[in-house]
Amino acid sequence: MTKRALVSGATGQDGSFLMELLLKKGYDVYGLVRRLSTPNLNNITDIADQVHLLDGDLMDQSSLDAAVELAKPDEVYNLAAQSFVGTSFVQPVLTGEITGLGVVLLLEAVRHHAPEARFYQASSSEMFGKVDREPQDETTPMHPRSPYGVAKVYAYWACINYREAYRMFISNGILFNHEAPLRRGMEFVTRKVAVGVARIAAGKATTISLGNLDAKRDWGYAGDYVDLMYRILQHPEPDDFVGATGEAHSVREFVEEAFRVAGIPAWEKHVTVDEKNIRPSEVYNLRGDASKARRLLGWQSQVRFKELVKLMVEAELARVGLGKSKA
Ligand code: NAP
Ligand code: F7E
Repeated sequence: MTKRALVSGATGQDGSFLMELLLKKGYDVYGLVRRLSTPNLNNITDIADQVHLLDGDLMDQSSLDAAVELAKPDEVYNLAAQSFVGTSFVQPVLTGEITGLGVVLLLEAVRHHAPEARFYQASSSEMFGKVDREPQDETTPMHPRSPYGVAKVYAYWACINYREAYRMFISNGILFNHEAPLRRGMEFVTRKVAVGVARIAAGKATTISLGNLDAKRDWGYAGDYVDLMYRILQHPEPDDFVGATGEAHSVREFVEEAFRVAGIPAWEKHVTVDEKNIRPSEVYNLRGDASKARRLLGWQSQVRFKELVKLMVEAELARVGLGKSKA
């Protein structure tokens, strides 16, 4: 029988890749989309007519109940969130409501209307925050450093509590940063750098304004990570898994490589460091150990750092009319 999946955060970077993957696997796909004054379907224009888009908001219980009742899902992927760490310092309550409490609203909808469904929660390496060991894995203690990280810790434990209390099939994917050409939100550092470099190459700008260049992240490719989400829900038992490349690079390294790809010399002349981009509390260094996912799910991140930078920069160069992109 055709399997049915409900994906929240359908318009986001990961939601778009995941729905493409589920369609390829023959699923009947339902995407939850919140009402905006101007629809934001750019990431899913190619598949919009192949999926069922349902109105719903993580802040509105009745819309979630209705969506779950209608979709009758075998699998629910909760990817919706206020996902930008920077904004979480400016809108901490909203972030707590959507990224934290909103998950419980969706869990309640599933508990009442599709209790047998398998549930994936988009947990984050930001939960580790101020780390006391390297690399980080499923056993690493959590010390979140932002309202976003705090909200994700709440959601993570809510999921584990529902798993234990109601014996529901609920799994957390604790994913490290993953990016993609054109679909990554504009405010995230990788996209900001790729766009900025292309604008400089096209003569439309001279500088990029950044923050902490020393922060290190374990950056992978979003297409690889939605495959991990899928594998997590196919595992016989509900469980929690880290997804990561195992390599860390600094923001400075990302910038250097991006300018190199675009063929622009002396990147330092084009980058300013501005206070407004520095966070009140920072996560300085993240590097993940995904050996559990490799061992139990056969998953491994494929796209390496330099390839990711190249993909993202070349896509933006193509957008400003320079060069060719395969994105
Ligand atoms: P994203 O591009 O920011 O997408 C977030 C999605 O959530 C968007 O579709 C957004 O809708 C939706 N959303 C926001 N508020 C909502 C609400 N109140 N009700 C319903 N939908 C709402 O994020 P992403 O990079 O794809 O990440 C997917 C998930 O993984 C998020 O939960 C994120 O926190 C988590 N995560 C991401 C990473 C990463 O590196 N990408 C790593 C670990 C965990 P609009 O389009 O209408 O704004
Ligand atoms: O920052 C530094 C910044 O905003 C990365 C989300 O997907 O991954 C993402 O969260 C680093 C930080 O991503 C700028 O201070 C320097 O150290 O791209 P980011 P993030 O905060 O790591 C996790 C896993 C998630 O779960 C989140 O949803 O880059 N940085 N200068 C800057 N960051 C930004 N955004 N802008 C700058 O100008």
